[in-house]
Amino acid sequence: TAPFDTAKQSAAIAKMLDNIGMDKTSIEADFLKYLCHTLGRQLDSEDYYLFKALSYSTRDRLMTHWKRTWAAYNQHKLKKAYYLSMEFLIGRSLTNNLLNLGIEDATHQALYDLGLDLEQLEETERDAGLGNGGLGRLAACFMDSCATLRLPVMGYGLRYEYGMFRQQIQNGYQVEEPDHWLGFGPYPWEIQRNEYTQLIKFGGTSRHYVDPVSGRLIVHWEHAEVVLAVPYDVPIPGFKNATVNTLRLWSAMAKEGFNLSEFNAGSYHEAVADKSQAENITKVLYPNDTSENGKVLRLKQQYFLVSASLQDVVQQWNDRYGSFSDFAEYNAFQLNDTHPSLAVAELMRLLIDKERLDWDQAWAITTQTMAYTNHTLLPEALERWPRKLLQELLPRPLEIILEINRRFLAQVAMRWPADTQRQQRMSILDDNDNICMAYLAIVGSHSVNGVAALHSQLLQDGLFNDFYQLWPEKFNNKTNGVTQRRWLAGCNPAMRTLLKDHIGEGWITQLTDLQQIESLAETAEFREQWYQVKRANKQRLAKLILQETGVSFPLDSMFDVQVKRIHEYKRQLLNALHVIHLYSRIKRGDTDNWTNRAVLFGGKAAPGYAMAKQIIKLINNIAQMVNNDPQVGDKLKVVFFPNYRVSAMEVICPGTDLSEQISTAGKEASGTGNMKFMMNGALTIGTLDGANVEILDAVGERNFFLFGLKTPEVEELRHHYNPQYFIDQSHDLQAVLGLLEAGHFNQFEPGIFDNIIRAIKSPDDPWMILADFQSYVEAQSKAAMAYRDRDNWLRQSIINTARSGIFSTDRTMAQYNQDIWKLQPIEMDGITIQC
Ligand code: HBZ
Repeated sequence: TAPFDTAKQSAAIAKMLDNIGMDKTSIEADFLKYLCHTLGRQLDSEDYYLFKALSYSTRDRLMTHWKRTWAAYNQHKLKKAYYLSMEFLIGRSLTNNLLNLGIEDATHQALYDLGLDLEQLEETERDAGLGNGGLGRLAACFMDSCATLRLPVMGYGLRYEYGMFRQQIQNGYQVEEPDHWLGFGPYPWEIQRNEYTQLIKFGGTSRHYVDPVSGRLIVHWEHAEVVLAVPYDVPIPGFKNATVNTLRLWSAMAKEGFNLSEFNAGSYHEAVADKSQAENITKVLYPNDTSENGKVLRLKQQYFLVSASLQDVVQQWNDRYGSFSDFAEYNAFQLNDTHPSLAVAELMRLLIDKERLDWDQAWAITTQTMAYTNHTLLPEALERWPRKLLQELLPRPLEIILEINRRFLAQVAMRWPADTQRQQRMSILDDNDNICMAYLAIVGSHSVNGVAALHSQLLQDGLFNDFYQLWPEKFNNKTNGVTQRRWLAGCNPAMRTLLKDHIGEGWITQLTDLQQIESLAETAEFREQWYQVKRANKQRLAKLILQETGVSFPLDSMFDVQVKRIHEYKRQLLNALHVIHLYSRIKRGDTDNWTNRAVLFGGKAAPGYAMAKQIIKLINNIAQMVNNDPQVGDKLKVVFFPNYRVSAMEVICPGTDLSEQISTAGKEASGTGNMKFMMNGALTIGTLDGANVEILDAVGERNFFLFGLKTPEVEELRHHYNPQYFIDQSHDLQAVLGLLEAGHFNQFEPGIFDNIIRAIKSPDDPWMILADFQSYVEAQSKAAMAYRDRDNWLRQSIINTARSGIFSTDRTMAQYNQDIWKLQPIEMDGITIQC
């Protein structure tokens, strides 16, 4: 055989990779090759196969950049950050990948010449629904922005076999269906990488003994069950910058096909059951967007993610450099909420038990590399795990947590001598023998951030005040954002074209460029073009709504939208009460100067959240009544849009006129839907909560419908809240409650809304719906009036888009990098691919 010439081979492969064409002809050729050769299909086969062939040919075009980015990571010793998250709500990838590669037009042409429609294929892609809501989608937007900024950031998550459930509406009720998103064969974007498989331990015991040679104390985690973590890599391309980062998702696999000893002992069933038990770990995403209630499997998922990811990083570091003395200078871990906060204990374990560092060295590395992001102010949503459960499942990490706590409490005692109450309040192990994961995350990190200015302030003043007093320097704010690649350029092609004609496309990577359209708001011609874009987007949305619900949204009515997870604090109920108010006005003929309105609700309720599910039922019953009343006609339409998800939002936000952001002040950490709507030219009706505060700051009160109590007012009123007082003050509210209490919306289903009525009339209602009702109705009526002045509404809409520049995750990521990670952008010049 000929001698193997590495340099020559590498050059040949690099040339092959580099020579991949981005033009129409080569895209067409590759598409056909995959369709006919690889998949064994032809042009008249189902869209699904056409989509798949196109995905493979697109992935090929990412591969060169991907390999080169990987090489750039490894050719120099450069600092990297790892985003640890239980959720990455990616949605669809084809459109985004074509956009970021800059080959949408060539691909469109290639398919067109074959008699195929790109848009139709894009719509066959199933959403990768590997997240619940805001937190998961934020992680996906972060990944996009990091790649675009050329930051060496890698995402680590779980490859759930079942993503977020599919929501069906039956007789007005939510019914959950499993989302087997991998059910039609492998995900075309992922690459399985068995070579990076890790072993994860559960159970067993922790044994300490003295090493006879060194005399050092060593710990063995023994008799544990071992599960394999197999990684699948998903490419994350930056926008036209030859950079492709990696999202690594772990999948659980049994170590052996099945337990051979049990099999030999004659228990076939148990042997196989063991295997599926191991593989259950990444079977399904927990569909809860607030607290989890102590499910063993959830804890296993969390540790599985953390252990696999940290072992991956530590092992590669060890292979490459050996010494850990400068590990902290080159590695940063960002914890997406407390879900991956076991990372604090796991990194300690790996450094002490495996790498043989002493406690102080390991602790210095851990606290210098870990950073924690909080996403909630609701105290009941703070994760706590029973010590007993950790003892059973993770004996060694628990030992480490308790030692961290012991040392930490000594520090607290030093700072506040004899303040035993404070020591009790701050203890990672709480009075009920639970581990408080947020406290573990704070103690183990050098940075703690909230996700909007108000939220970060409230964390310091309230929830984490003790910790803020101890370590003020740890606390900072990083206001959320969204990626404009997906949430403007991708989802709103009509607006992209209009913007391109006037200000070019610099905004795709520099969103503050949108400022430049503000002056155009004063020209009638631009406003007319803006109007046409919005109208076309409303048409597209109306078509989807008709298809999904059978209800027609009249195009000239105001599209009023609230889409987000269903939660009492988000107050879909307040919106529903307003809809009833409008209905009641129509029924009593109070319709002078009426603005037609079409109200869309959408969102999933956690399967175990009874009240949220009742709210969905109420909205559906109201919709039923309103939409079928001829007296109402086009004055008011209401729908509950089933199975709200990323790809639905891509049609919904461009077609929205009025964005509902109406949470009780002090409860929504940030919100990101609010930013997507603003960017696409919707006006906001909202409370002073989360990032609404910053949106209001940007657009001013004249371009925002503000209402409701402010955070301190909510806190103050809590002590003496009397809903009856607000009922007595408002005839409108009396009329609305009159209809509800008379059972007008549940005539054949007696009593089903009693629970809701009782909740909002209770002095214990934490969300204070009735307190904000009148103020909300007034703001709504201002919005309706404003909408009647078309020219002025268009001006306001343009201003909203023009000033949305700061809400790009490009800005958010630049701030994380500047203040927390301190990474250098990847240099791609002169990087060659090793083969
Ligand atoms: O994170 C959301 C916040 O409610 C929202 O205000 C913020 O904009 C967004 C991004 O920072 N939080 C979530 O989405 N939280 C979850 O989805 C969640 C999931 C699993 C849990 C707990 C919370 O166990």
